[in-house]
Amino acid sequence: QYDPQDSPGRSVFVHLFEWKWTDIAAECERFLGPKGFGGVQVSPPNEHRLITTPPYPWYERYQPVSWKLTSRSGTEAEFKNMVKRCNNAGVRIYVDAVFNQMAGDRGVGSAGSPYDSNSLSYPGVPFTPSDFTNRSECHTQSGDISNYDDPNEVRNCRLLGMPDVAIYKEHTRKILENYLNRLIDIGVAGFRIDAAKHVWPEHLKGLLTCLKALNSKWFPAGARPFIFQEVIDQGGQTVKSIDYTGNGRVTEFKFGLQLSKGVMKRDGQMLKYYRNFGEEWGLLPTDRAVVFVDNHDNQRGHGGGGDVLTFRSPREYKIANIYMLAHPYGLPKIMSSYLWPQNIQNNEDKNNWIGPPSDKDGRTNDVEIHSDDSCGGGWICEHRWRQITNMVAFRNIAGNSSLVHWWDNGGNQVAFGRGSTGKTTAFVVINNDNQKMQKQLQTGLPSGNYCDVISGSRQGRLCSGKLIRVDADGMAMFSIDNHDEDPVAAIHLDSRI
Ligand code: LM2
Ligand code: CA
Repeated sequence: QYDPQDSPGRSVFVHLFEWKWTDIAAECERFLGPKGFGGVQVSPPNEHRLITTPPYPWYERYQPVSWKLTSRSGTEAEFKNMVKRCNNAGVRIYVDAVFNQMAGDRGVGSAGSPYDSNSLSYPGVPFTPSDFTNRSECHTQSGDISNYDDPNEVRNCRLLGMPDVAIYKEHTRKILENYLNRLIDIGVAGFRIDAAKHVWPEHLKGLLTCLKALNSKWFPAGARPFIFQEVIDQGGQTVKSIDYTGNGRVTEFKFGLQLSKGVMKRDGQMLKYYRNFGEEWGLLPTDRAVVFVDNHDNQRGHGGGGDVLTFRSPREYKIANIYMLAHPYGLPKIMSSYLWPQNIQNNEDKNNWIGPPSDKDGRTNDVEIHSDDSCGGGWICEHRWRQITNMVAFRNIAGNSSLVHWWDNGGNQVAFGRGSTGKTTAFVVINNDNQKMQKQLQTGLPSGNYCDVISGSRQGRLCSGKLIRVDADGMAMFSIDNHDEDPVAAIHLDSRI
């Protein structure tokens, strides 16, 4: 449950937030497969609430109505087609599994099922009142969570007023088990467990141990589904991310907060300190962590928020993602967003509910792809930014090898290789200081001409970016102006000309 079940040589996944299944299938074949991506986190595929005030916010998908596979991203047939095509392209699908809570209010969901949170009736599942935590299990007046320091309340009370599913009950668990196992049969490789903080870790374990092995059409016999649990732990609360590592990996929210701080040079941070970023900083063990610069929640001030870098600060955002992908800590996830117009009042974005590019009835638009590889129509496609895309191959080549040949200038100019001393497979140099850098560094790479994959890409024997010459002794000269478009250079064995 800790292994992302990547096909050989792959190691990075991307969250294609709110993309439709038809677009994801195409993206696996035309881009993600060829560029070496390991997997995709997809939006929840199940039936969800349709909210009209405000009109079709993204978060309606965090309010389940049933486990029918008809959602804003597409139909069951489209979902199955996507899973097949992505697996055949060597790209895994991880499903966002939402089951701590069910939809609030009443109405009809995206697959046409009625529901009523007042009478706890979800006939599309079917769930009845006995599938929810009992009022006596939650000790707050309202029945809602208010004190996040009371672990009992966090698990047994209602999150934002939504009915709280009693996953520990045999009947209820069986229904969830069937849902997840059905997805496994279709061929998904694992799950993001939404709101895991609000489910007792041992109750989650009770469900997860009932899951089948992955579909043998694409996975080795007995392969276990990859699990990563969303536990928002930025420090300071009683419920901790480490409480969940027995079940699978856990989202490490401190990673993006701290790394963003380093790149922005806030609170006296400097990149030179980030050599041992990870466990020694009090983060989760590396083989238990899923790491990311930002996610769909905190990029818009939801889910704990915090001062994280996003696509809105592209230069710094690229530096942060490059650092994440170059450094050995954790299992990295790239965020792929859509644009929405912010409306910030008193430090809060009043538009943080806005859903993906869509028509007036909430039908999501196709992702537009331009000939220069960028996206349009409101889709940002950070994963297609050359500087980020090319670091996926860097990470794949570096694998989980050590960080070696570290150098820094005592500030924000840093460089390091991956591999073993004198035998590295990849090398990165970052100049995040306010002066030009010109420095001979030991790369540990075999001699040759390398294409810098940040300023360009290698195409056969050609390089569209800077050429970097590594001498017989492994030394190379790096000249990085702080005014460069991207003050970074990265080379690896597969970028050798
Ligand atoms: C999470 N972690 O455990 C996410 O970090 C958090 O962002 C999710 O909330 C939450 N779990 C549920 O999956 C998101 C969104 C909320 C939204 C809920 C449900 O951030 O804003 O709440 O999904 O859609 C919305 C309204 C809220 C309302 C609630 C219920 O914003 O005001 O509460 O629906 O109707 C009365
Ligand atoms: Ca709960």
